[in-house]
Amino acid sequence: MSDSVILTFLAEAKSAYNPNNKTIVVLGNQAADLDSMVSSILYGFYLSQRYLEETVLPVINIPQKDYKLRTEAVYLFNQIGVSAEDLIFIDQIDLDELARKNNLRLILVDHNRLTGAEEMLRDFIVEIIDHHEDEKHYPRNARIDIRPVGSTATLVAERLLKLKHVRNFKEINRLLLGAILLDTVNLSHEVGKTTDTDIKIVKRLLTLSGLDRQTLFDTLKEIKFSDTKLNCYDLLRMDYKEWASGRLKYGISFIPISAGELLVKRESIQEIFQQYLEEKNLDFLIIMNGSLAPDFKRDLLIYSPNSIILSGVGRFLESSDLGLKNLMTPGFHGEKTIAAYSQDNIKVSRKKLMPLLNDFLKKAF
Ligand SMILES: [Mn+2]
Repeated sequence: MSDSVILTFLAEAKSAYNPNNKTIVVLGNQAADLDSMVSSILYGFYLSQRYLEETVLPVINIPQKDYKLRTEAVYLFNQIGVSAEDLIFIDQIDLDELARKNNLRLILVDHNRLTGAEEMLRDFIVEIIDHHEDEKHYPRNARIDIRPVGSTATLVAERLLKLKHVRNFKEINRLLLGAILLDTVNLSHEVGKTTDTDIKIVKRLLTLSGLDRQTLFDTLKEIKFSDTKLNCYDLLRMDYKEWASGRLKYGISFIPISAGELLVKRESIQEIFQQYLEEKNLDFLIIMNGSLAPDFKRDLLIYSPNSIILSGVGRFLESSDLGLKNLMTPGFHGEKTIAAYSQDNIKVSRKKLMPLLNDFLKKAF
């Protein structure tokens, strides 16, 4: 059994890239979490097994320099012998050129709406595989599979498991399991994401691979949530997505340490938030904190130098079902530009918060 089918696929894709050739790009979302990376690479691999005429290019939607911040992905890919140089990042290819030459067919995995400058490529979308709320922002004839499962990797696994010769590639099963277990917090129902489909797929992958579910999950979780030495600026970049609604543009960063820890330990937090806001050209920034203490716990911060926006968004979120309570943290004296809360309802993830917020902004701003 070869243990490098993925490495071979990536190397072939990389060397085949040429803007003058018809190309299918399988693109993950701009947070580029493990689910996005695994889904784009493995769905790309799946397509490559069907001997299409076009080049299939799995693209990670962050610049290569940001890859090292995704520590759990670095670890998992390392385990199957894949390092940063083997992957294809958004700053290494020219989607606009492919589009201009009419050589682009775009498949979105783990998101269903392009954001920022990528939004211009909307008409090139031919297929979507995703588990986020359907934003209905794609061409009408695109092939769509959007289902509210725990992880996009579950939907990709369904497809891969239909290919008999692929089932025994342990490296593929390991990637799929890693993404699904991390996304569903080891198939937990408390966090509110796991479905029967995820459970069924995980069972099959475990049987095929002989991997130990708890060990794999614990290792990835520990790496993702270990008290990271990253500075605050890097933490904001680690897992970030942005949207525009009403007249406002905002971003949400997920950070794997508690709000208390962030506010007290990190230096000059306001200046760093402000720098990030300006860089991304945002009206406000939300930080969703997830930490293990030892159970999963959430906090939420809102930052905006505009007091009307800060209090408007704050009041809206306080009145929603997030279970927000003002956070009292020693050493943090409620800065004027930051609202800090603990979030009792841990089921509300960024995926669920974003549609609520977009809806509110459309009406209020
Ligand atoms: Mn996902």
